[in-house]
Amino acid sequence: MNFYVMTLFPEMIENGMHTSITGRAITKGLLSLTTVNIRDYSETGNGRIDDYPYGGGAGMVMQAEPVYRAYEALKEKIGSSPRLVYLTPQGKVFHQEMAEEFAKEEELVFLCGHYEGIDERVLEEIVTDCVSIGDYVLTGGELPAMVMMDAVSRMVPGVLSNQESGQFESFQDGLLEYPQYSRPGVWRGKEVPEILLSGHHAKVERWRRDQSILRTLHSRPDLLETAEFDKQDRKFLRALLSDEYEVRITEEEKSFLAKLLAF
Ligand code: 6GU
Repeated sequence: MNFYVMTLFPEMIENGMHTSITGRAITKGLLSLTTVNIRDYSETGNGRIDDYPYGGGAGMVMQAEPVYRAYEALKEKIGSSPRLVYLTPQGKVFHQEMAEEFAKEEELVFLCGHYEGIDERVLEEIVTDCVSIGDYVLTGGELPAMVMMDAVSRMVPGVLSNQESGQFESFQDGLLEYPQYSRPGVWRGKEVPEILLSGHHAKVERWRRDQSILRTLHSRPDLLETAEFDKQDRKFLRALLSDEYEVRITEEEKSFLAKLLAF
């Protein structure tokens, strides 16, 4: 996978991506990273790449020509017209399936905006995908580009070790991951759940599944509407609704569950 990032802050991308698992993957040659400083393509040659917005309003707009020139130079270098992702809060919200789709590409170009955005005309010419990472506003597209590259990288064969591949399973079966524990068995008076020390594999698996369901109910009830439940899962869900069960859930969670189980 070859990543290209068009940005005003290449050092931010370089520093972030050369760290940890993505850094190791770049060293191994499984990923490559090329940053392009849009400022190097300033029209006037003085490094200026922004101007006032037509129609007035606060802030500055990144001009079309420097972005277009940077893109043309990159296209020449790559020798094809790859997918170009523009990071913007106005884009579609990034999710795991998108990461899997992007991971199929050989090359991916990211365009990071700053200020109040980029002149719409160049976006119409070069952008293939507009992507946001969530409903909050950031100062620029660099962190979102790194978020996307991180999520895409871990889908690339060889980037994760066998041990790492088993981790971060959340979303992969539609539920959140169960809690993990390691030594010591008692930490500041807090014990590891007894079942995990029992050596009873089937019971451990059942407990983990129940914990996944419970966590999803607490943090992301929306995910429960599309998750698939077997007979054992439904038994646990019904037990949660009845007051005899040791785990307490809120009234709100109860009414959500009652509706879910009605289907
Ligand atoms: Cl992609 N860019 C900016 N500036 N803010 C964001 C975002 C992107 N996604 C969420 N917030």
